[in-house]
Amino acid sequence: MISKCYINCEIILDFNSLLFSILKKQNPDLNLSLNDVQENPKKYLETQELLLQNLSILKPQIGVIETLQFLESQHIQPIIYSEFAQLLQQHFPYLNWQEFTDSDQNAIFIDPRIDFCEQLLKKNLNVVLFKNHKLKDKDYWNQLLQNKPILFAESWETFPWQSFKLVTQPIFSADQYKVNESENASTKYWNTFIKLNPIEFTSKIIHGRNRGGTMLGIPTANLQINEEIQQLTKNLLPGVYAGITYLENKQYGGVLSIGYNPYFLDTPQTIEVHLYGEFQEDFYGANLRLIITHFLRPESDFRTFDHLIKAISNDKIIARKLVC
Ligand code: RBF
Ligand code: MG
Repeated sequence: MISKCYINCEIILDFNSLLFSILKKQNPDLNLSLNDVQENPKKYLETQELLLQNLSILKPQIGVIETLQFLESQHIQPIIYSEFAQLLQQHFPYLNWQEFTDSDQNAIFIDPRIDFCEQLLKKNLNVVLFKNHKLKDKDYWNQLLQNKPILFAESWETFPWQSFKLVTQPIFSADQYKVNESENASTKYWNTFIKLNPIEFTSKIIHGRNRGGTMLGIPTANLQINEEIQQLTKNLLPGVYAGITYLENKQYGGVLSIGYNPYFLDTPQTIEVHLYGEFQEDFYGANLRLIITHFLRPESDFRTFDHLIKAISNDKIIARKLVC
C-alpha cells in the first residue's frame, strides 16, 4: 500500500526556470532554451552556488499547495526531497522537506530527474511522471530507460493512487482558461516582493503575439527594447515586476513581465506591461513611460496552462496593492 509520495524539490520550486533566468541574466545572448536546462541540468551545475543564493526570491509553484492538500486528502504523506533540505526548510517552513532517499518501497516517487529515475527503477521503486505540455512522450522514456516500468499520469486527480494502473493521454487546451482574480488559491505563500531602486524609461508600444488579451485574459502593452533600455534592465532577473506608468499624460499602475516567456518557449526578450485601467484602443505606436519599482518573482515555466493563469492572476493582485 502506498503511504508516501516523494516529490522532486526542483519541481516544487522550479529550479530549472531560476537557473535559466540566472544564466540569461549573466549572458542575455547565450543561445539557450529552457529545454536545454531541463534535459541536462548537470551541465549547468557550476552555477548552483548562485541558485542557492537566490533561494529567498523563489515562490513555490502555484499548484503546490493544492497538490499537497490533495495528497493528504488521499492519506498519502507528501515529502519533498532535496540535498538542500535543511536550507530549504528555513525558507519554506510550511513544506515537508527531507534529504533524498531511494529505498522506500511504500512510496511513489514523482518526477525525479533522469539520473535519479534510473537509480530508482534499478531498485524497482515506483516512479511516476506527470504529464505536462513539454514532457517527452512515452516512447522516448521507454527507450531511455530500456523498458523498465515507468508510470505516466495526466493529473493528480485522475491518478489511481491506491492501485496505480495507468495511462491517460495529455490534453492541452487553452481556451477554457482566463485570468480570474477570484480564483487565487496560493496568495498566502505568494505575497512577497522586493522593493527596487526605481528604473525609469520611455518606450514605444509595439505589436506582441496577441496572446495576452485573447488567450490569457490579461492584455499587455509590448514595449520596444532599444539599446538604452537593454542597458537599464540588464541587471534585472527575468521575472515579474510592478511599476508606475504614464500613457498620454495619465498615470496607471502596472504589472509587467520582463523575460523570455519560457512557458511559450519564446526566445527573444520581451517587456510586457499590463495597465490597471479600462481601455478601448490598442495604443500601438504610442509612448509609454515606465518606472519599475518592485520585483515580485522570477519568471517560471509551468506544469499546466492553468498554473500560468493562476500565477499571473496572483501577480496582478499583489502588484495592484503596491502601485494603485
Ligand atoms: N510567461 C512565462 O512563461 N512565465 C511567467 O512566469 C510569466 N509571468 C507573467 C506575469 C505577468 C504579470 C505577465 C503580464 C506576463 C507573464 N508571462 C509569463 C508572459 C506571458 O506568457 C505573456 O504575457 C503572454 O505569452 C503574452 O505574450
Ligand atoms: Mg501584449
